[in-house]
Amino acid sequence: MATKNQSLGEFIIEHQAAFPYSSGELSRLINSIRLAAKMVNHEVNKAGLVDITGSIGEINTQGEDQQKLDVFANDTFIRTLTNRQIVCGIASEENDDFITIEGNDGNHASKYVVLMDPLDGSSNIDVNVSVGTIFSIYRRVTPPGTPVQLEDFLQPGNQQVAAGYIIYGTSTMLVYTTGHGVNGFTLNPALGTYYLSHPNMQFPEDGRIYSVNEGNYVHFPQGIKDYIKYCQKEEGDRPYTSRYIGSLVSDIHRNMIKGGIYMYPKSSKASNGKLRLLYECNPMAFIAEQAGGKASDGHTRILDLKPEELHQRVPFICGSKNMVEKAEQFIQRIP
Ligand code: AHM
Ligand code: MG
Repeated sequence: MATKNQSLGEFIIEHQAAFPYSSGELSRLINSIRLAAKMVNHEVNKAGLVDITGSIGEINTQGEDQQKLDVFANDTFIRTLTNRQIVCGIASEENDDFITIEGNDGNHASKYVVLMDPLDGSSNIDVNVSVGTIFSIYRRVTPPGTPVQLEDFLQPGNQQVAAGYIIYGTSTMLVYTTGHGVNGFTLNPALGTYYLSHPNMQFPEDGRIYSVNEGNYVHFPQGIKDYIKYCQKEEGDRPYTSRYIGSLVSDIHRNMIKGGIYMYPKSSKASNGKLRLLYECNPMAFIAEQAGGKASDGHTRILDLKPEELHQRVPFICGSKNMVEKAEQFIQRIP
């Protein structure tokens, strides 16, 4: 039974038994992510000091090389997961190819792969806007004990065993699901401990926020243009209000709490939109559905798409169930 103020460590131990075939490996994996996220959080929070300590690519006053934060986040997550030998493979938005982890004994013993976007929205850091880490965990499909293969990573999102995000914002939160609802934990920076602050998060069925980069409006398909006009029209509880941070984790997190829809549609500039199926859309779709929301590409459930390549992009529409369904109606009206 999730109790508010329970620490993430206590929560993980308490819920470990709920996993089928649990050997504690998934719990240890989430624990490693929790640790890496604390290190990244520390670094992200120092970003504003960059002018004092030396800018990226320079040597700072302590004689250390300044690393770009997205590189730092990528290295930190990969190192933490590799050192703990807790996964047999990692795919990252920052790396062209996946990484094989063989373990000290060289036997590729772990059964999980992790896919991640280590620092999403990192262009926002310079202006002090919240950024996030997104992760997605699958059980490998190739035989344990052998090196991971591409097919271990190209699984449809409906095969995820866990997914989550960390938001480095006004407070730092870790939100994740293992397929039994969504829980949010807030970091107490003084203690370095995450506490359960948002048990059993629920996407409101309806909402009044729409989040889309309207700068791309003229490039959007007619169905999306029509839906945006529908949102703006004064009728019933409309017009809706527009909120777009341009940082996926923050936009989805806000909409999950307040009710709303996030859209990154295809456009005449980008035929599949911008967001990556494996690192961004699948984990967010899993979380959204576990919270009672919905995610689609306008026609098909995101979690049912069969990935064809690691860095594949897809149109992404995610949020309150009734809003996503309404947007789909507009999109599907026009062939
Ligand atoms: P990134 O992975 O290169 O950081 O890009 C992903 C980000 C998302 O966080 C955000 O929703 C989107 O790009 C914003 O894109 P745009 O500036 O085109 O609206
Ligand atoms: Mg990204």
